[in-house]
Amino acid sequence: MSLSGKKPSSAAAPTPAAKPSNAIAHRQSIENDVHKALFAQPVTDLHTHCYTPRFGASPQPGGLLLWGIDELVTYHYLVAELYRVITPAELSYERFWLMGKSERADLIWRMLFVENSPISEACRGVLTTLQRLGLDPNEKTLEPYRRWFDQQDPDAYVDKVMALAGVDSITMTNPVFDDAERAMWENDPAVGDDPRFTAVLRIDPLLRDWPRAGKKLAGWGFKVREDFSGGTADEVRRFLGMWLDRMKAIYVAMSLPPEFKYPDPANPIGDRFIRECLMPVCADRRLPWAMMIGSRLQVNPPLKDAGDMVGKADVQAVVNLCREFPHNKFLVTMLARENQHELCVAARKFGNLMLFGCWWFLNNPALIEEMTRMRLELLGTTFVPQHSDARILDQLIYKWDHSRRIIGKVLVDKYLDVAATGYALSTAQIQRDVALLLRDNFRQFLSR
Ligand code: FIX
Ligand code: ZN
Repeated sequence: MSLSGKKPSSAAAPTPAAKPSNAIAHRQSIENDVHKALFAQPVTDLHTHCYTPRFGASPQPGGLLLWGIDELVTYHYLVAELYRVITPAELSYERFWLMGKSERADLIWRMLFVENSPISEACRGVLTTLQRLGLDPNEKTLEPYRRWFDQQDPDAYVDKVMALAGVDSITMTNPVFDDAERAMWENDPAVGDDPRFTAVLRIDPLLRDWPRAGKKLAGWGFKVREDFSGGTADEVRRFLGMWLDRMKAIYVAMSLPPEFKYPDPANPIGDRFIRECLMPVCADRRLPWAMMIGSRLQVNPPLKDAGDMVGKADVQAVVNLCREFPHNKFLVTMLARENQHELCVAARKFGNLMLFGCWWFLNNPALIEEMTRMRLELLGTTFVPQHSDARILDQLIYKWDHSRRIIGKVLVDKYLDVAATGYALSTAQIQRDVALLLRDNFRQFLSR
């Protein structure tokens, strides 16, 4: 039965597959259309760790907006890779962290970009960024780059990076339990007011470490009890509402361990927090809950941010939440490659579930291609293929250059598959699809 309700007169005889006069020319024209659409389409980057300049900019002590060559080269991905080519016996973690940022950057540049081939994705990303900024990626020391970056003004540089990266909005991550950042919000309620950025309330400790988080809330004047008795649920809702309003947050976010379960008989208080606090507050405000599931933190603590690991998680927790809370919206990404197919199938079952990104250890060409191909084949264009997770502003340039090219490669293959049936694909359709993938799916999901 067709959507119009009319029964077709007779099953139409399958038309012979289109025989493009010149398959190569046909592929070329689709490649051109896809490439042009992707690089013309502004991205709304739904998860980053970048900040408005009002939070202070590096190298200002305590500045949260990280940018420039020394931050780029000391990105925690590269710290992990440094300790693949040196050993703690040669340079103890303690001595490494006692070095100044520039000294650490000089060491990483020498070891990963001069004495070894910068072939990893995180290394290549630095080179792409330098190249797109018009700098020579072959310098043997960082001094020439430092001279160039010293001439940049952080606020103007945000505009420059967004233009080069083709990003129209940067979504921050604002961990309210971080004392330094919380103080900035309390001292300057307008600290997040920058049309180029939006805020996100990040609340990991409320589920990952309720006893400690609860004590902090009590210290801030919220009448909460560790056993969640009395008016605790009301007070937690008040806390969430106050910060969501203060930040004008566009969603609530958490990174969750591989063991995360819902419901979780071993964590009844966590279940109560979700059921009685987080879900009603998000539903009232029509805000998604972004769950980033599978991060096993600090498996090697001396590496600091570089010391986190991945673990296979339980997709059934996502399924249970989407089913129990049909009026809530869930933005979900999982860290383990092994979880991706099951999560994709879960998204076929729940319209309130939006998959996003190739997170962290998945943000590599081989896995971005695999995941994007699988998602297009299972979900059509109804997902958000990528987020940058940029911690350093300049990374937006390479993360979106690399991802656009991989997404484009997969889209061309899928469009050619469709064209082989004789279906006539227009440039406008390609532009529409690319807009959905890079911006509109996320924005429409927020406004649903
Ligand atoms: O929890 C998160 O937001 C993770 O993305 C970060 O903690 C992680 O360090 C990262 O930046 C991965 O790309
Ligand atoms: Zn992140």
